[in-house]
Amino acid sequence: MAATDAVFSRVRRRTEAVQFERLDGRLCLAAEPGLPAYDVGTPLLNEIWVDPAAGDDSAGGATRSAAVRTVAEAWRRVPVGVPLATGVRINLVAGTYPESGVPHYWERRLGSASAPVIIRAADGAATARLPALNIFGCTHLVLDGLDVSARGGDVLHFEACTHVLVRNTTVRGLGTIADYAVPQEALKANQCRHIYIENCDISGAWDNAVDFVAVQDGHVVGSRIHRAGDWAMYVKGGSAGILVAGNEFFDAGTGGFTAGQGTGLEWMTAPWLTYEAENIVFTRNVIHDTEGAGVGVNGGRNITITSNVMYKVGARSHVIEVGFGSRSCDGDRARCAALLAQGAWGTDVVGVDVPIPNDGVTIASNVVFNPDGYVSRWQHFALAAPRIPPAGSNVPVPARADLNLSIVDNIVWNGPADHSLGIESPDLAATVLARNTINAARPVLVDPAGADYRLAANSPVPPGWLGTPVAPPVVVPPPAPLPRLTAAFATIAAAPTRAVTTFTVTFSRAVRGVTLDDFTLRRGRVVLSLRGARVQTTDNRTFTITGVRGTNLAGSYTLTLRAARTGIVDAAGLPFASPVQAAWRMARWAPLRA
Ligand SMILES: [Ca+2]
Ligand SMILES: [Ca+2]
Repeated sequence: MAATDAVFSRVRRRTEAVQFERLDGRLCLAAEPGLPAYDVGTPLLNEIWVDPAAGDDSAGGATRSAAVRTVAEAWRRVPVGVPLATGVRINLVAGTYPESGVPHYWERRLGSASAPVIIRAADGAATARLPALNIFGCTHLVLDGLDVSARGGDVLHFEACTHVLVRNTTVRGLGTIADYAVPQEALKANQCRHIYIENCDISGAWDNAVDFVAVQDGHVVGSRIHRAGDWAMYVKGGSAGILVAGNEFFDAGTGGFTAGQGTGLEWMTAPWLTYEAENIVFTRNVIHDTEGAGVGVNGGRNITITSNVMYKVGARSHVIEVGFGSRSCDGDRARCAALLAQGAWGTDVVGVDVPIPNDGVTIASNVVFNPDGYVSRWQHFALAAPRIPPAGSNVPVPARADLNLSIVDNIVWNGPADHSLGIESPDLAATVLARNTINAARPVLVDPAGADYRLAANSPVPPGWLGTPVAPPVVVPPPAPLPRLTAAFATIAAAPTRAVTTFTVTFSRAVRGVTLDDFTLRRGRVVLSLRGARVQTTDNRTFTITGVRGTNLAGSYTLTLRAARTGIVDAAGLPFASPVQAAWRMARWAPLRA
């Protein structure tokens, strides 16, 4: 573990350098794949609890039993627009948080490393279900264990935020991609610094599952990123300094991951005003079942793509692409012109498309394995030929996609022996053929049908291989729908001869919130006091009510367990909804103690 962590810290430190430092492949194969983790530290925190079923927005909020009811109220209690003196942790009790109780915009909570704002699912990952979240201008924010779903817009959106950690969180766009009835992006971050995504499951978008625009510094690790109509993920618009490692990308249209793509100039932030993406390390990921390329670079400088496994990629055309990014002006012509005057690459004319070149792309030691019968349609690679950018765009002439391009030590198994290489330059084609193993050695994966894409022990291994790609990360599955929560009283003799003073009620699964005041005892229509009675349980399923008095007179009795406003919920926060009743008749007076 430590050895690989060292590799990663070295990788991260060296992202400024042109070349990626390699390690002995066998050393790494023996090491446990370690991924970096953002360190939240142990800050002092004020606690706010939220319980969507039993909470009350006028409550103190400091404990589970004094929870507020809505996230909006909890968020309102975090000071706005001023640096926090003490951190805040908002604890979300298991349950579904309706849109009506969630802030429309989460704005300007200014945490720091020693005083962050943490929003966590208190009862475990995926137990707190939230609608779409739009977060603007926040600093040092942590989302931990949430389950965020939405049908439109972006599911989880960060704008102008710095130091955001999203961990153990499910972000799910609902709906069908084929007819665009699904969010545009599942997770989008724009104009942000220091964004960290760890061990998340992010899916469901007609464009991208993850879209970073003008995001500098951060990592995306150990996550499942899938179900997208376009690239499953890209980082673009002057994004820089990002490690993407140990993820699984799958079920995407245009492709798996690309560094750079196309951006309106006005969305970019100084000084990252030229390339689409800079200093990106993409390593030890698995990319499978993408119609288009497994990976790409489109307008990147110093991009390292190494030690990834691609499986069943590129049926549409090719498996790896190195092309141009594109730069437009989306309408804010004044800002585009001002940035051009600073030396930005692009245009201030709407409708003009400026090609963004590459410089220093390294694609090394990857494995591409398309099993028999699966082949990229046209060629292995797609490599763009030089282009002449429009005058005044500030882009070097000619714009080249292959400046300082290195494609080495990859093992590609894809279609027939004479499948087109897809590289027009004869010199580069000769180099790529000489320095890579293309349709000459067949990779062996452990069990791709069973979702284990690691290289098997008997597989050829690329030189410089940085350890087996991580197996698909363990992700908390979405909560399964549960059957209705019910309860029943233990049978009481219809006509007992002794006063009934003890009752037993059993729920269909464990619950909390069962209190004496949830029960109503009646003789005829008269409500009797339950004072002195006690409710006890050892397993939170079966509850015994003892010490009930006043049941020794002749008459018809009922003991009712109400449902509404009892605060009785199961572990997932589902409320108890159907009242139950025990009924009996005392034919004559009986002594209380027989
Ligand atoms: Ca997008
Ligand atoms: Ca109760």
